[in-house]
Amino acid sequence: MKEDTISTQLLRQIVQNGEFHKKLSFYLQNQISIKSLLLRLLEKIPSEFILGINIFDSFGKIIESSGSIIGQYSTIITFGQKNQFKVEYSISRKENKQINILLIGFSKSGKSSIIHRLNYNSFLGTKLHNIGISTSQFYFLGKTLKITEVGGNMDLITYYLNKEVNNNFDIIFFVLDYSFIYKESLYERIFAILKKIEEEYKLKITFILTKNDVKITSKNFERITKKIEDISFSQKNLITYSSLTNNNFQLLKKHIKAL
Ligand SMILES: Nc1nc2c(ncn2[C@@H]2O[C@H](COP(=O)(O)OP(=O)(O)OP(=O)(O)O)[C@@H](O)[C@H]2O)c(=O)[nH]1
Ligand SMILES: [Mg+2]
Repeated sequence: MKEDTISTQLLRQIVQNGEFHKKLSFYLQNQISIKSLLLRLLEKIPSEFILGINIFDSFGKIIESSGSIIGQYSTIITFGQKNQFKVEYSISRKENKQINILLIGFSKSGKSSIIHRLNYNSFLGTKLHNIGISTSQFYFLGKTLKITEVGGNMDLITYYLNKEVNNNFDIIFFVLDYSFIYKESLYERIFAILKKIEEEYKLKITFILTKNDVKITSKNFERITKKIEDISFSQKNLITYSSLTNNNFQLLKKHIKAL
């Protein structure tokens, strides 16, 4: 954080000075996308830094976003009598590093919501079903994250893991819906494949048990951890997480930062 002080100060000045508020009012009044204002703002940031900005309306709904955002800082902008906007921004030094992540798991397990959290620091909240393979790329803490999302039923996932995974990936995030009781045999089959991949390609595998905000019996956690133990992966990386409440985001962030 220390090395980014100059840029952070610069950004604070831009966001908090009257000029920015005035411009923002103008943009809002004339219904011009605030994004264009932000893009102009971005030009003032030295090129070795990445600025991320999210603008939320008074209901907390995201209306504009740009760049990588972890919400290190925030400021409230009021406009008119009722309009209140929250601007969250972050600054990080660009690193010449790309991390290739395979985010894989059964349909509706919560994969896209995790990506949305990492990219926009907000809950996706829509039921957008990804068909096949989708990729996204964005900055996260200065690094470029390239995420390949693969979802579907057991057959599709097995096919992808067996045929398409190679050492192009830096890590596999296997996403499991923590609130859903999958069949024992399903875990066994999928974990066996993952174990094989771990050995063959020396790939790191991390399990994300998501939706941990949902009331579940601790039995599910025990079942899953036991299954993971039984398989004896070389590193037992297990993160319980909620995209809805962002519970344990720090763990996820730390994990990605260390890659
Ligand atoms: N309660 C709760 N619901 C969540 C959470 N994450 C995702 N959901 C919900 O679970 C459903 C599926 O979420 P997605 O993120 O679209 O899951 P996905 O794995 O990308 O789904 P597909 O692309 O269709 O395979 C949606 O209705 C989400 O709103 C969470 O942390 N908590
Ligand atoms: Mg999805």
